[in-house]
Amino acid sequence: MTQTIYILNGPNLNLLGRRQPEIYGRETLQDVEATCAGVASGLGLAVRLMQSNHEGQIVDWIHEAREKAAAVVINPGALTHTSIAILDALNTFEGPVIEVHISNIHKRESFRHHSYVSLRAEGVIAGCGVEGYALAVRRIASLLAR
Ligand code: CA2
Repeated sequence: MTQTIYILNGPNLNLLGRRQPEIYGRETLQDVEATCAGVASGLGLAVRLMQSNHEGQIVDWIHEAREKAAAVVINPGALTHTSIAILDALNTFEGPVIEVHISNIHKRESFRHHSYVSLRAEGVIAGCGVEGYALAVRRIASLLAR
């Protein structure tokens, strides 16, 4: 059966492509999903992209991933810098996890420099724009093939 990658997105990322294009670019999450689905299908994988503005919903999707996904790509948005609940949930997931940030969080305010999720992630991609999601899918494919 085809392995599925859950691509989880946190608060405000529903506005991608619609606000602050100078930071986050002009592509929407729908565009990201289409690009990642194409990349994944070329690698024999499938993706499911989800976005929520609610921390508990993201925790629930990570729990669901334990049963239904081989890997997780996650951009937790601002919850990156605050959420021990998301870190704890990811610590219950056994497959590879890649953290993605569209902007270079290290070039921004100091409160964005720390990530709880990085304590769990196999890799972190930041500052590559929305291309970071497709890069993460490629990296997941390499990790799953090991
Ligand atoms: O660079 C990233 O991907 C971030 O995870 C984005 C978060 C920010 O809090 C993190 O520090 C870094 C913010 C997401 C806001 O998304 C928007 C997208 C388009 C327009 C407005 C907000």
